[in-house]
Amino acid sequence: MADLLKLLLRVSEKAANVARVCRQEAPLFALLVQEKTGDDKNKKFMQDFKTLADVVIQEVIRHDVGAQFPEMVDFIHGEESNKFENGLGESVTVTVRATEQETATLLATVLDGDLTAAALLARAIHQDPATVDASTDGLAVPLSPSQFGIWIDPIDATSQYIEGREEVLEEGRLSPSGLHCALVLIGVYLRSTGAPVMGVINQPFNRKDPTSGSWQGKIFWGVACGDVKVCSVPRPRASPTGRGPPSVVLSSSEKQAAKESLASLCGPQRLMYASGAGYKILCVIQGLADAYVLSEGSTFKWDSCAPHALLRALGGGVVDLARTLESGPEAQAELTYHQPRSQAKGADRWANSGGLVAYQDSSQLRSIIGALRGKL
Ligand code: 2IP
Ligand code: CA
Repeated sequence: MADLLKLLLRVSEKAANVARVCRQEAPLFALLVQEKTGDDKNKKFMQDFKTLADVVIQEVIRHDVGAQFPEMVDFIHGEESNKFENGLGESVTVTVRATEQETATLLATVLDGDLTAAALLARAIHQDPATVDASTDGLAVPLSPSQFGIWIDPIDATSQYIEGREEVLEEGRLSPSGLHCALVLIGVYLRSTGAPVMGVINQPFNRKDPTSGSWQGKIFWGVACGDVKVCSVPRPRASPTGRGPPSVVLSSSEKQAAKESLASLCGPQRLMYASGAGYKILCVIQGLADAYVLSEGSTFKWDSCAPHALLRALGGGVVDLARTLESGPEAQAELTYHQPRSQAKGADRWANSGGLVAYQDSSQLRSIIGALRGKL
């Protein structure tokens, strides 16, 4: 398990490099922010370089994990499909090839012959990342990779990634929007039960070096498997006077009824808003909010698997809101990751359809459920 975690940390760093390069290298950045007009609108690949960036990141992760753990290949799932159509109407499957040159040649066919952009992207894909320092040695779990599956969200909060607003993060404070909300999420689940057992969250834009102007990332990880519960983020210390009402982070598009019920529980000061499903769960992991509540089925397995594993490692979790409202907080309604929704189609098969609550402390989950019961 330590080997798998080490690999995921390294590959998440490679993915973060690709995300940074797409914003830092002018020819790639130009494609990323390009607004399509007129004839270009009909060229599928050109409309959406951001989707290509997403696909490339997902394929880098799939390729590197598959190379070291071939038994996992058929169980690596992601948000994106790797099939593209270029300007000539040809269908191209984007994969990482054996050499940088071969990858560049393949990417050029999707980029309608833009050799500069293709070469820059291929270089980032094939470059080894800086060593990632994490004390993962001695993590012994009696399970083998053939028992796991993986969910990848190559870039969560894509809109924040494209918009690119730079925020200086303040220690201990939630910052609602900006580049830091864009996250690479890699979650590992147990094939038999669907429980999330390992998660890596890479935040490619955590801090900008004032002298060089280049961005530095930050990695968060956790393992929650049987008795092994380890997280790179320390557990918050329990307050000696007990806890007051919870602070809750929401999507700005949350339903009015949910906002009102939670405002009466928490007080308006303790209700916060932030972008990105992954970033909101990361806020709970870091103790910047006590819970994240979402009343709609607008997140997917790839959004929640990785951060859910970190929360479990800290003693918390992510529950299905609809099921918990129905059966009470004691019901076993933790989200699972191995089964699609039977009647649904396309991406909806993997939606967290009942909404969710991410929490660290189960007493706060109980008060949130109490406040929302009968209100939604
Ligand atoms: C999105 C992204 C959005 C979020 C949505 C996710 O993923 O995280 O920000 O909406 O739920 O599916 P909101 O910010 O309102 O919570 P992606 O960017 O990968 O599409
Ligand atoms: Ca997402």
